[in-house]
Amino acid sequence: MTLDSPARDAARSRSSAELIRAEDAVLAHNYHPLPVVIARAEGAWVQDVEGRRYLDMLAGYSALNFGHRHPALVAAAHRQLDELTLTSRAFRNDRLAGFAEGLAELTGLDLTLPMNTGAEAVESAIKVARKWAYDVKGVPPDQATIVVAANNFHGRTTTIVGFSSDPVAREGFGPFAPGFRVVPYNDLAALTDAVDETTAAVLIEPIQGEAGVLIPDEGYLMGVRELTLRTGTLFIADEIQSGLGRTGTTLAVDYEGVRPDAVLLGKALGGGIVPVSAVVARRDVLGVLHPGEHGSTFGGNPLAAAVGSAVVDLLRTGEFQRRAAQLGEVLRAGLAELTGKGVVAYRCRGLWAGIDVDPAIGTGREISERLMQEGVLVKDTHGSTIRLAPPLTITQEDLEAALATLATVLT
Ligand code: IF1
Repeated sequence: MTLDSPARDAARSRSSAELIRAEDAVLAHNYHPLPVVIARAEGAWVQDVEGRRYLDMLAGYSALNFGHRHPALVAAAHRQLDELTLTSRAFRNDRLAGFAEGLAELTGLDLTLPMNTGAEAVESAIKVARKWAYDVKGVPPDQATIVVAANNFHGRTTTIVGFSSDPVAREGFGPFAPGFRVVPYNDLAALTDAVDETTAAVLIEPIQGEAGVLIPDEGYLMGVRELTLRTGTLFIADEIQSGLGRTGTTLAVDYEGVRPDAVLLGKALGGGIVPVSAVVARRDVLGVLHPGEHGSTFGGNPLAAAVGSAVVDLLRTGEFQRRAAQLGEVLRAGLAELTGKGVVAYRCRGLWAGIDVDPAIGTGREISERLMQEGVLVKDTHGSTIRLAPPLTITQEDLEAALATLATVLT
């Protein structure tokens, strides 16, 4: 690695402590990061400014499913940087068709609407669902409703936080957009009651991430599919965190063999390199959009499409899905072993776990800080829950080492 710019040299000469102070002085305080300043990374490992190494058991909230700087993804990005980076959708680019063809093959759906961030994919799906309700379902103008689940996490825009049940995410940011109904997650009866002739869509996470990796009962997703088919309502699955191999299958809905009308992808779709998201849906759903009705300056840019295509290529072999499933069993066994020894309860599917720690041992934040000191990076969520989502490329040895560190910290 070459250090050829003076600014870069200056940055490199500042200690972690100095950089933390500097960040806090010049950045909005909308985060409270762990006190680790990462400077380099490869695979499942990151290195801080002082050269200390940590195992990354969060993987950018699943944005790094393929690890840091996966060689095939970095190569695709490098190749594309040398050819073409941005066109806008005013013109066409030679990478977009292949990307969308790949997504159609991966999801079994037809059309792609390329966006950049997860929240944008969710916002786009809300717009598309409403348009579909008016144009196809025949809902009277401005009457469309969308049913969502309590304790959802779909992003940070004003519309999205308006239907959040988390007061911290929501309070102080109103007034909010109307048209959403919130029902308990994993409750088909409540969902059935909420869906009526005004309902454009049911929007849910197939597994709720921020809520603590909450896995619905077997049959819930199938029930959602049956209800939405019966009532002529769209089923939109937010797979932004759960999708792209994380749970041991390409999509989390694959576990129940369910195909939604629209799937929202993000995070790992950008290979940990660039922000890439997409609404992938049936032809008659995305078909409601006409020129001028929706768009994005960066959505579908050639660099994003090239990296996204390389991600699709990685998922084509099934290797990462199999790894997630196999190593998921190692994770499950490790957590079963810790139950009663600091772990109160855990939920996991594939390489994704929510772990409720005995509150007497510490808050999720305190456990995360202790794990950091032992060289393992995780993120807490509400109260005493921590979540693990290592890169799917992690070795069994490293996963077992992380579990051993967790055992040490909990006892
Ligand atoms: C933050 C959580 C993870 C998501 C689902 C859409 C989005 C997300 C299912 C929006 C984003 C994030 C964003 C990040 C924390 C994080 C998160 F803790 F909040 F729940 F991953 F676990 N749908 N999830 O999980 O995607 O616009 O961010 O690209 O701090 O907001 P985005």
